[in-house]
Amino acid sequence: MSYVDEILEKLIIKNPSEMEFHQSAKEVLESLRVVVEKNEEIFRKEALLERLTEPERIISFRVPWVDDNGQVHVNKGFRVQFSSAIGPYKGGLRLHPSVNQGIVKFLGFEQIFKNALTGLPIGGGKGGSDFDPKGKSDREVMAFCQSFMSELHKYIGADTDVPAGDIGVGAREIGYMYGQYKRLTGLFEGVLTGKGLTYGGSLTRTEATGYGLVYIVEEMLKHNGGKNFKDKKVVISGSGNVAIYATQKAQELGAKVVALSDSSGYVYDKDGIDLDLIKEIKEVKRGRIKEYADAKDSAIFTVGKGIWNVPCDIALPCATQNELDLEDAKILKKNGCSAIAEGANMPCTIEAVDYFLENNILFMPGKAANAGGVATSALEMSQNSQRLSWTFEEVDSKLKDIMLNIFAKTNEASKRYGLEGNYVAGANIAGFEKVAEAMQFQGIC
Ligand code: NDP
Ligand code: 2IT
Repeated sequence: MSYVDEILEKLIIKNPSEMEFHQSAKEVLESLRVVVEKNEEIFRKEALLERLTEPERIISFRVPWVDDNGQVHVNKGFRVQFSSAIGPYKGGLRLHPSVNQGIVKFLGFEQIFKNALTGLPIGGGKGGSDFDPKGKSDREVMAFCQSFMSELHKYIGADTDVPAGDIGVGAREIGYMYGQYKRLTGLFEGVLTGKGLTYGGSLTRTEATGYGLVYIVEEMLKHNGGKNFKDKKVVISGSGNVAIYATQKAQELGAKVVALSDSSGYVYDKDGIDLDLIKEIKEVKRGRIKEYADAKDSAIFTVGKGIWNVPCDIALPCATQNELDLEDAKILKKNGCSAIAEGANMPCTIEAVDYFLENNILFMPGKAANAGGVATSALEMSQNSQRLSWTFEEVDSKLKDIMLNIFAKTNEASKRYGLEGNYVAGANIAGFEKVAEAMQFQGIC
């Protein structure tokens, strides 16, 4: 049996019921076959793939907190410190009722390669909790965040592990967690990224993931026939941090974004999304996507999934994992969609990705496409270490360079293995090469 098949088989047996982790490991290892085959003997001897797929450390803990009625609740807290081969663990915290160990492991595993692609010195980690921030008061969210950090602070630090936001974690949650970290440790240091601008946050971090996504797609379009966003019809799923700033940048580049969604359904606006209105509903009022259609005559709201039925030229899934399956992929193609890029982590199922690749639809995987967020987090870390704050333009221009560089590395690696245009293989190979080399130099650890 090949080394890759052996590892995948063992991984499923050793990590039962971690479906999302199996899926992400399969996606990565399948595309590394070509690299592994060339180095099989040495990789086997060094157990390189066993070490790569086993987290350095998993911290799992109890998070008790008190609601506004005095009722005590208990949530599960996690931090997976997956790989420190190229830098301190780095990756977001997700607060969503679906969070479990398998989901945090899949996200941490993806993060290893994504972070390597940025070219910056950051290892892979991820954390979170099954706490649901929806419908909670600010005080309840603070109580949860303080309790979560009361345990987590023992394991993180500016040079060891630097968490950030993800689903359900934005500036409010990072602020509460930072305050508690500082109180417990007495350290004012860059231990979290995505901080507010008054206490060490970086300009452009809020916009970074969405902007970075659009920058890399623009580069991919340019490279494939000299195309761009101008006058393209774009559908973006989700309406959180990534979706909103992807909408903003795509509109700036002349695209018409016609649909956005949340977990209740989607809105279609034939006139194009009104950015101020969606920001007001989602960022200020923490409302539901339906309120957009209630407020705007040109928009209609449809309950449920189904956003991929809206015809478009470019589709940007920016909500959550496995939100776009094979059926959706076929509908997108039938409606003439020619480019897809993952703003979310693993939003497309393996079958959908294979379908895009087989049908010559341009496809940029999340590891490359959404790396602008974590890259800008690393720029926030640099500013914190230097005790400096760079301007919006400075950070935005560095972000753009990083995204163009990720495209170049991804494209180069795909070509080197005779897989030109397969950016899934390119991103996985380029990320893996850096991490594997660092692991080999550092001996068995
Ligand atoms: P937010 O919490 O800001 O927004 C998440 C959006 O996705 C919301 O509109 C939410 O709807 C929707 N959503 C979440 N879960 C589901 C679900 N199970 N079904 C349908 N819709 C869902 O998160 P972000 O925008 O930060 O993150 C979105 C994606 O991007 C995630 O996959 C995240 O891992 C990834 N990502 C984020 C980065 C960042 O910097 N923030 C960086 C790189 C990747 P609702 O409100 O109804 O739940
Ligand atoms: O998935 C991701 O890359 C993030 N949620 C951002 C991580 C970070 O450390 O900024």
